[in-house]
This record gives sequence, C-alpha cells and structure tokens, in this order.
Amino acid sequence: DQEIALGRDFTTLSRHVLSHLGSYSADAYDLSALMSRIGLAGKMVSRHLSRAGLVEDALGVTGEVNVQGEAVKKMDQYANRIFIRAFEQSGLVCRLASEEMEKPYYLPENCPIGRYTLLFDPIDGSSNIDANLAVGSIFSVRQQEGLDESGEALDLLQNGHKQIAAGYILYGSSTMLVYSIGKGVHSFTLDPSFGEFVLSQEHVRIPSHGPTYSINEGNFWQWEDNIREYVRYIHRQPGYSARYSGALVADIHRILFQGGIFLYPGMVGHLDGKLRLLYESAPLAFLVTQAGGRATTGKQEVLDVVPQKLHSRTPLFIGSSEDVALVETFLRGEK
Ligand code: AHM
Ligand code: MG
Repeated sequence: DQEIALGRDFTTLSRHVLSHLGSYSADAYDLSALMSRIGLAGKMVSRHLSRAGLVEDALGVTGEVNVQGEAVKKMDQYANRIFIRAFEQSGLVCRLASEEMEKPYYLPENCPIGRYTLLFDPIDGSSNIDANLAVGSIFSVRQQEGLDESGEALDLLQNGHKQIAAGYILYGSSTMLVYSIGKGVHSFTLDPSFGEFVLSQEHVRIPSHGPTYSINEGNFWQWEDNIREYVRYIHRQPGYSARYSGALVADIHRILFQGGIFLYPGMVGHLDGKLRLLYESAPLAFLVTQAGGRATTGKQEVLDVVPQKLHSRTPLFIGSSEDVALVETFLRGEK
C-alpha cells in the first residue's frame, strides 16, 4: 500500500549506508556522502548512455589508445571524467585511479582532508556500447594511507581486504547499483522519475550453485588443458547454460542473483588473463564474498592478492561457492 511504497522510496542509497553503519559518526557520514557521489556519477553516466544515439560524444572511439593498449571509446573517456568531476571539491577523495589513466589522479583541493582513494572502471564492457547492450561501472574505496609523491601509488599495492566499500553500477534495462561496505550486499534501482537509487533488495545471497557458466569460449585453444577439460566436462553435464555478454558486470549480476560461475582464465602469452585486479577483480570479489560466494585466481583467493602494479591483471574464477570449488578440482588436476 501507499505507506510501504513511501517507505521504499525513502530508502535511498546514502540513507541506507548510514543505517547500516549504525552510527552517525564522521566516518559514517563520509562513507554515506561517498556512496552518494558514486551514485551521482552513475546517474550521469546512465543519462548519457540512454541518449547514446542522440549526442555527439557517446558512440565510437576517440582515436587514442589507453595504458592497457586498448582503443579508447568516447564513452570511456566521458565516464572517466564524470567520476573525477563527481569528487572535485568533495573533501572526500584525494586520489582516484582508473582503467583509463596510467597514473593516479590527484584532486589537490581535497587532499588536506580527503581520506579515501577511489579506484574505478568507468565503463566495463565498453565494446557493448555501440551495440546498445548492457555495460557497467565498477568501484572500490580504500583508505588513503599517506601521500605517494612518486605518483606510482605504491601504497595502493595492497590486498583486497583493505577495501572499505566496493560495488558496481549496471546500465541494463534499468540502472542498478549494488554495493557492500562489508555488511552484506544490497541492490538499488534508479527510479528515473525522481532520480534516486531506491532500495530493491537487502542482504543479497548468492546461491551455492547455479546453472550459468560464463566464459569466452572463443579463447578455447588459448587456455591451458585443465580449463579445456573443465569446459568439456560442463558440456556433458545436464542443466548448464552458457551466458557471456561481453560485460563482466552484467554477467556477474546474473550470477550474483541466480548462481553460477564467471571465468576469465590465463591464456597463451597472457598468463594473467585480461581482467585487472584493483578496479575489476578485487571489488567484485569483495562483493561476491560478502554475498556468500567465492573468487579465486586459481592459485589464491582474489582478496589475498597483492598486486605488483596499479594495472596488474589476474585470472578470475568467481561466483557460487560450489561452482568455484568444482573448477578448482580441475585446476589442481584432480578431475
Ligand atoms: P573493458 O573494461 O576494457 O571493457 O574490459 C573488460 C571486459 C569485461 O567486462 C568482459 O568480461 C571482458 O572484458 C570481455 O573480454 P573478451 O572480449 O576478451 O572476452
Ligand atoms: Mg573493465
């Protein structure tokens, strides 16, 4: 009825963070303000994407190549800028690091008091944009630990347990934000009629097993034997469906709610696979672990990995605990 609908509409993102921290301390307000700025960036990216065929700078490439050696899409650049702008003059974040920037980006006006670093992938799955398919943004918040004047961000080269908050925004048939501050996983849907992320589901739990396996089978002959054996085994089992959208966020969103596994293994000449630890694998590992699932590189838990560089990559096996355990038996050569 009306009261229930009103209660739901008022459970906005910033309010939810405060209520989950159970305190009204300065830290709690900071984190709530931070999440609401991330939400603001998500709304702006969502608005731009929804007009992609109508505005100048949304479709196609810029002509530049990023630090990863990939062609920069106009939308990658736009979304990267939006996340930076959202934190200017915020007093919250002194430094941002993203897939699109070789080095961390400082917001000097925030540095005297800004105690957090934001790591993000502004547009995950950007090859989907020109096809009008789902894409995402991934974010991770860490405590700023001193200033690293060298610009190498050496203090960021720490494991994923150091994340204070992490999550993603999925720009799909609706725009959703899923986050964790270490107190479970909660999902929000953007209500475009009044421009707020409104609570959809609290304490999301990933099923311990699910029907989906999500891997780019085009790489079949570039994988190691044990991954090929695993996929052949799955092909012979009843009840599995392959789903691979080209956007990690969309694939993991399905798996988070319905169960299953996403895999991006190492390949010939690319033993660490494709996905970057600090702003792709680690935040998603934080989230999925908080929901009761697992994430491993095949050698160690993703959250335990200490990266060598800002843009380090790792293989990724993430999802339902039983499905991750199954692939591990193949990785160990037991099956
Ligand atoms: P991006 O952030 O540059 O778009 O790259 C990450 C994306 C993931 O979302 C997706 O799962 C993967 O790259 C797809 O790569 P591939 O085409 O090699 O399967
Ligand atoms: Mg990405």
